[in-house]
Amino acid sequence: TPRVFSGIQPSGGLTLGNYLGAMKRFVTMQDAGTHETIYCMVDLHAITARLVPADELIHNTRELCAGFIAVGIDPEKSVLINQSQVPEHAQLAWIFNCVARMGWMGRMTQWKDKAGKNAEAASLGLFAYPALMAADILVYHATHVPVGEDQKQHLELTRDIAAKFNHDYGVDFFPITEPVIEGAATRVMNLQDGTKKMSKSDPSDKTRINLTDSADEIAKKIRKAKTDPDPLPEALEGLETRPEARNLVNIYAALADIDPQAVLDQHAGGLFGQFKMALADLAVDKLAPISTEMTRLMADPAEIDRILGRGAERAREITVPILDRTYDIVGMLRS
Ligand code: AQP
Repeated sequence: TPRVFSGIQPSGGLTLGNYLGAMKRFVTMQDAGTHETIYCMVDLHAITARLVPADELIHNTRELCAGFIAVGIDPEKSVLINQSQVPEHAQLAWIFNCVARMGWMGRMTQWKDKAGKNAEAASLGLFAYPALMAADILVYHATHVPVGEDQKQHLELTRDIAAKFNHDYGVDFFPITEPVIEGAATRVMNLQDGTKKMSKSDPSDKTRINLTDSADEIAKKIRKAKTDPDPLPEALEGLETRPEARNLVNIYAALADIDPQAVLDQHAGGLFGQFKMALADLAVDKLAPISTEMTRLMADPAEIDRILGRGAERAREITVPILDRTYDIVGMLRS
């Protein structure tokens, strides 16, 4: 069976972008039953941008786990883990640090965006981020990785690392992983600026919908989202130069599980004032139960920890033999 792996950083708060671009599809792949699914809270990645107090990282990790379960990840059907509890991720990452080239890493747009002009002050971990991500995936020999559009370049790098390792050691060991970037919401945009992606680190909370927002907050943010005075067109081409309008149509489509064109079929000719009301109702309908369920799960942190402990045991049944074999290929003496 094909094996799916994907991860999310416990860096505080989940957005509608994380949900539609990633988590909602994790559930679809789990429930299809055609793939073995492994989903991960990547706490080692979460400290690359900045170090946070220990209790904050632990809280964020538990809250992310609650988020996974609340959206429909079933820890019996999927392997649900926290990255640092499966040490083979970091062990394989070291090998990949020695496979990946400085030039490859320096070309990553996420590195350039996040390090900004002050790359000298960025952490070495931020630079090496994609090598750890490649290890997360390849330590399971995962074949498919569902992600949002922003992760496409990192997945190409994962393929390059696998290919170089296989080539340099003359083996056919690591699979060449396929990104799975599909659906209407592979890139959910900022509600105030349709040219930027919706992001949990944007200083303005009005630019995003958080999975923990109340029904009122969700409705208000959608009502206040930037649009234009024109009505909804009949065909998608009519949205090409209207990024904010296009974004709301895409969000509607992804939440309702229909094509963007079907959204236009229902709403063409209407003004955005009206459309936003329909979108707000739909969003509250879909997201409010997630937030309620997260709050319920967070009341029992010991149960969350138990789930992650069990997940780590199951994960290591896969990762320990793959790391062993990697060490054999590389020539790490063990006695
Ligand atoms: N706006 C988005 N649209 C579609 N997919 C998105 N993802 C994130 N933002 C969008 C997808 O969510 C998954 C988890 O990503 P992550 O944990 O690496 O989070 P991130 O990309 O760091 O999230 P943010 O909100 O963008 O955080 P900051 O602001 O810190 O950069 C990935 O599959 C990602 O594609």
